[in-house]
Amino acid sequence: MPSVPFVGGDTAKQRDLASDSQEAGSALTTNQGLKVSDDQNSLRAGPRGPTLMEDFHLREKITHFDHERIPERVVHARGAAAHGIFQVYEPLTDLTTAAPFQDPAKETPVFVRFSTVAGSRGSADTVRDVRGFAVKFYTEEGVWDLVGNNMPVFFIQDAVKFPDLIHAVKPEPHNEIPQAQSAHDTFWDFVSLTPESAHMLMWVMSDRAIPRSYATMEGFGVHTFRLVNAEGKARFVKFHWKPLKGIFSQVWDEAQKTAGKDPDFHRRDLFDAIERGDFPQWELGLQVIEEEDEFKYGVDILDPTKIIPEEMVPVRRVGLMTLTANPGNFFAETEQVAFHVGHVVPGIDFTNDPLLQGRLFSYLDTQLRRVGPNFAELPINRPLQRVDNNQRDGMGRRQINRGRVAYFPNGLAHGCPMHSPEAADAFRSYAEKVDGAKIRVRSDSFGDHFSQATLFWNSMAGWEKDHIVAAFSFELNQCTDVVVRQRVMDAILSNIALELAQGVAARTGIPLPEARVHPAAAGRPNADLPDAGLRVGRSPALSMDRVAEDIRGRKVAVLVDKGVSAEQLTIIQETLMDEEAIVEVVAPTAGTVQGGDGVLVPVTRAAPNAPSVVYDAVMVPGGADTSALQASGLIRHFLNEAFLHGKPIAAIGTGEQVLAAANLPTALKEEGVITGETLEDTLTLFVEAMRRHRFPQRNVAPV
Ligand code: HDE
Repeated sequence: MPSVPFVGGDTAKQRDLASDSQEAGSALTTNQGLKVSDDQNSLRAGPRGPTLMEDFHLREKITHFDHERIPERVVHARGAAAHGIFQVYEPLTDLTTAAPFQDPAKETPVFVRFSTVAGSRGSADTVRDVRGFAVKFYTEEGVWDLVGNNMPVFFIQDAVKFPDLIHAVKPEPHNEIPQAQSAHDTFWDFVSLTPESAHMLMWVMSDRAIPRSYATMEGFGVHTFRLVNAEGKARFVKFHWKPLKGIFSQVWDEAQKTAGKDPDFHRRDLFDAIERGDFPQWELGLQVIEEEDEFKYGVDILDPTKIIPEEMVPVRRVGLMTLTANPGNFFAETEQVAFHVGHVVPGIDFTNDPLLQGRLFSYLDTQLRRVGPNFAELPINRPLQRVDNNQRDGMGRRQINRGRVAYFPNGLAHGCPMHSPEAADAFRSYAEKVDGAKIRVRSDSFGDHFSQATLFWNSMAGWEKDHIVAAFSFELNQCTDVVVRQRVMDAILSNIALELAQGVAARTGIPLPEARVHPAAAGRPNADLPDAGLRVGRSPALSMDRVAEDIRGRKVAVLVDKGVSAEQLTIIQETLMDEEAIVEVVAPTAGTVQGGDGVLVPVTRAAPNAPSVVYDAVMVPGGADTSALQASGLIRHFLNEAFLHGKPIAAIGTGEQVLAAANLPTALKEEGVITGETLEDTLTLFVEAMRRHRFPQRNVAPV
């Protein structure tokens, strides 16, 4: 059967995948190529008799099915991915020889997998969690994996603690509850005894942990890496991905409900956006630090629980990544893709960050277990270059290595495959001088666990602080162990900011401690004093209190029922679609509704299948009569929920009566609720409001 070309994109990697891609042919065969005459009835002795062991087709089909699953990732099991390209803006030859950074004309193919961390493969997308942001660059010098997260720091400073952290956050082992959540005793028990997690806790309790979509998340390499140029000069670097759509999130109640109404929310959003040509984009940013400045910034750059604030070392935007095509097969690509922090190319190297060092071991190990010893040969993982070495055999080996020689040194194969000592594009480890006694200690420079947690708190807008207080309170109210609850308050929260501790105390009933209790908090500048300097000052770059440049890809529900003005509806649709928003017509029932002006209006989705949580904004057009809409409980619920989640809501003419029927405070002229304007003005104000994304003062849960 001929294989058909791979569809859905044309990066060099996708062309490479084409040779392994196949669509349905005409004749059904066994795996041995035998045409099958009947795939619906097994071979049996008489119509009602026993099935015969001889039925090789039945056995082949069933046994293959029995073996369809590979182990899910031990963390980051739930994910979605896409193909794309990376292009550098200008040559970075002064900094690095790394292939993607040499030539602005060059498109480096990438495959990017986003993920949650704690949940299983089938868990919901919108849980409170860190998101993985793993990028595989297929460079002409081999594969480079930048395996990052959507948060710039991590919970722990040493890889040896990773199994403990993950055991604590995963479902509790005796009853496998709860799924994909940190809101349980074992997680808070562990982190309250691990004060180095304080900074990361601020990130995961912020709205960064409930992103609106993958396209509105930042990405971070987390560790400090090295860039090395052709002269062998090295500099430290931190990698950032800056989303062109801005950084936006859901609110907690919305995220929880979305998890039930559409568990594939992020996966679907990414897939649909790419299908309609709304390609997600990120700029790659670099924070470059000269070797001589290693100790200049008051934090140890080897400590993965710390950032270097952007206000201290600006993020230089050096290139653009665009995701252009969906995978053709989820298992072959998204599931089998195997990332490894140790996959680097010449010009990029590691540092002694102890978390990074542990990861360098773990990722190769986990791929061997999960995907097998020849994982690197699989289509999605193989580099675009020829691979040649003396590694041989193993389960599922594809390559046929010909000849007698599988060793080095050899004379029989003329020394091939040979080393490349002179080649400029061969990888050489950076010759860092290392001299130390063998000891199990943590550097004192890793000791301040709270200043940057305070920095994060101080950098938040008022509504962001409210959301953080509410998140900590939600999690701690889920905990049943009073000792754990109190320890979080005493050992973590009270050392970050008094205001935070007080807020959580008010919502959880956990008593405030008499004084800061963790020794690591002693001796640092007092976070509550305004003159504490940038170490505990503010970093505006950390806040999500921003306005988007456009509303591309935002989803608007237009609520209609019989009597709606079809003319208004058309203008609304055209205006918003010009802005590249997605407009869906939602009515109490599916099919069509009779417009007030006699026109039949097609309905995109029926209200029972169109929960408010999957939309970013709501519009209610006017018309001859909106009484049917006013009478619908589903529609009233839709509007109230959208209101509570801070979404822009607009009503035109008689549409306002629907808001009134839903008991929404139109009279108060609540920010982000647009009424009493002409159609044209309403649309202008509505687009403006959508650029602000949410009106968070509405969704702060009452104490
Ligand atoms: Fe991972 N991590 N990790 N991690 N990680 C894995 O590898 C590990 C850490 C990250 O989409 C595993 O293939 C250790 C930090 C992403 O396929 C495993 C430590 C960061 C992904 C593993 C960390 C990450 C993983 C599980 C502490 C951000 C998903 C499956 C030393 C910089 C990649 C797999 C994908 C996956 C180990 C901490 C990011 C077990 C030991 C910090 C995005 O190898």
